[in-house]
This record gives sequence, structure tokens and C-alpha cells, in this order.
Amino acid sequence: MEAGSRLITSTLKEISERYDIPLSTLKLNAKILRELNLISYGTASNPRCAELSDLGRFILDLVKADYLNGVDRLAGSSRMGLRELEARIKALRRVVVVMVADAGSGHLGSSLSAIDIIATLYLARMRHDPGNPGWEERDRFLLGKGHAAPALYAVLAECGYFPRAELSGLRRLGGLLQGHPEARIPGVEVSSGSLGQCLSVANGMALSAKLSGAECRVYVLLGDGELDEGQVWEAAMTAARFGLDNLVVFVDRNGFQLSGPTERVKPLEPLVEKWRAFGWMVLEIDGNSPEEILRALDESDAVEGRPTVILAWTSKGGGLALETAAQAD
Ligand SMILES: Cc1ncc(C[n+]2csc(CCOP(=O)(O)OP(=O)(O)O)c2C)c(N)n1
Repeated sequence: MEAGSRLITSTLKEISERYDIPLSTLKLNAKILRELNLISYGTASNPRCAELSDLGRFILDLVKADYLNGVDRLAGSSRMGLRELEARIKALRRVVVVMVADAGSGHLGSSLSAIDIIATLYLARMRHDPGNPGWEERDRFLLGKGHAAPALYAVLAECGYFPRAELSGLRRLGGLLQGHPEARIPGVEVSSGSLGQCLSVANGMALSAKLSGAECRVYVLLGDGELDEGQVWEAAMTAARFGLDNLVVFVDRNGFQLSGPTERVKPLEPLVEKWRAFGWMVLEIDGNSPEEILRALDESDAVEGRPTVILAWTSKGGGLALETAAQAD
């Protein structure tokens, strides 16, 4: 808490509004901080103001030092409230539509079904530093379904990995941003687009982090049609074998692949049971709901000894119809 000598109630109200945390929760936390002698307020000499105690100041200095050392580079965005996150994702959807329309080609539906997951990870969850994309301790994100590159590019530009102006050059000859992610692009961990390969790469990253004791987590987004690739299941077995609990896979379960509905092309169900049988913790959510995505990520943080897969039910082109309807109102 940034206590200084501000009124406790106005400080808590401001935090409550900005970060969408109930005031009652904050009040309870303030009481706990006071009991721990980290802050003081409501004293006889100063009945209304909140102040850091010497111990509180000492701990704050330690936290700041940690921050400056790059241990926690979440930036302001990670503490973003849900409403702000949803608003930013809505704006990003528009950016993606314009990018693909300008380019005259690109996988629009695939990008829109995936954007809530990608944006929630980068804007509200992952530890990363756009100013230092190679930061060793960063969390990693790999886009298995590389054809959803417009969504990844929009989010990376939003984070500041490269200028937003690059987005209008999507798929242009000589441009930075081509149809599939390339490792030369700032913020892109691995070139992808050939379906089925990313989980194997992610295994290597997650295993390496475990062996070196690094705190980082590795996130992968796979398409549901991508699960047709046998390599995915080889990699799934490997991840379970090595107990990669620092690895989280999202499956963008939009029900479609290039040539039709997944259940018609090559049935995937029962998918929960399949992943479970491969030794994974399995969660199922609405993948177009940032709130559910964040909740599932919280759950995955607590899983020990095995990797987590989040089967994220989405709609291909998600958000478009809703926005059109809202504008007509
Ligand atoms: C190895 C490989 N085979 C084929 C393709 C061609 N391809 C591009 S997108 C796509 C469909 C992928 O479907 P899905 O993973 O469900 O993604 P989404 O429905 O979200 O677009 C295919 C087959 C490819 N990129 N890589």
C-alpha cells in the first residue's frame, strides 16, 4: 500500500476503484497490515491518516530493490482490474480486424477466438519485460496455432515490444510481421505455424527452467484441430513424465479446423478424459472470458507434479457479433 500520510479511507477507495477489489476486502487487509505492524492509522495523535511503520518502510525498500533487479517485472498492467482488461481486449479485437482487413488476408476467426487468452496472459498474468525481451526469468508464451499471429502481434504491440505502426504492415513484403510468428520479432519466443511442434519446444523450456531452478512458467496455446498432430501427444506424454508443473497448455476449443468441425474431421472427444489419461491436470473454461481464464491460471499455479491443460471453449470469430449487436443498440 502506498500509504505515505494519506487518509486511509480515500487511499482504500482509490485502490478499490482502480483495481476492482471490494472495499471490505481492502479494509480487512489494512487491519491485518496494522496488526503486523507494517502500517499505522487511527492513532490518538493522528486518528485518520495511514502511515508506513519503520518495518513497513524497510520491507517496501526490499520489494522495490527486487523490482529494480528485474525479479518481478509485471509492470503496472498486471495489477489491472478485470473491467480495464476486458476493455483493452475489446479494443484489441478491433485492431485485429483492421489489421487483417488492411492486409486483405489472414486468419481472422482463429485470431479472435484466441485473443482473450493471449491478451489476458500478457496484460494480466505473465512476468515479462518488453524493454528486455530476452530477460532470463521471463515467463514464456508459444503460439502453437501460429496462423493466429494477428492476435499475438496486436498484444505484443500493446505491450510495447514494437511500435503499433508495424501492425499496418501485416503480411507486406519486407515487413516485420508476416503471416506466422517468427523468432526475429521482438517478444516472439519461437517461430511457429507448422502445427503440432510448439508443445515439444515448450517442454524443453519448462524442463530447462526446472533444472536451473528458474521461477518462470511456460504457456502454450494450441488449436483444437492442431491436436490431430501426433507430435502433440508424444509431447503430452513427455511433459507428464517429467512432472512439468510449470507448463500450462491452453487448447482453443472453438470446435472448428480448416476443413470443418473438429468432430466431423477427426473426433477429439472425450478430450477431458484423454488429457487426464496422459497424466495432466485438466480444467475446462469459457475461453472468451478473461475472468475464467484468470481463475484457471490461479488454479494451475497451485498444481504440483504435473502439467495443466486448460480446455478453453471459444467461438471462432468471438466478439464480432456481440460488438455489432451492441453498436446497433
Ligand atoms: C503441420 C500443418 N499442417 C497443416 C497446416 C495448415 N493449417 C493451417 S490452419 C489449419 C487448421 C487448424 O485448426 P485449429 O488448430 O483448430 O485452429 P483454428 O480453428 O483456431 O484456426 C491447418 C490445417 C499447418 N499450418 N501445419
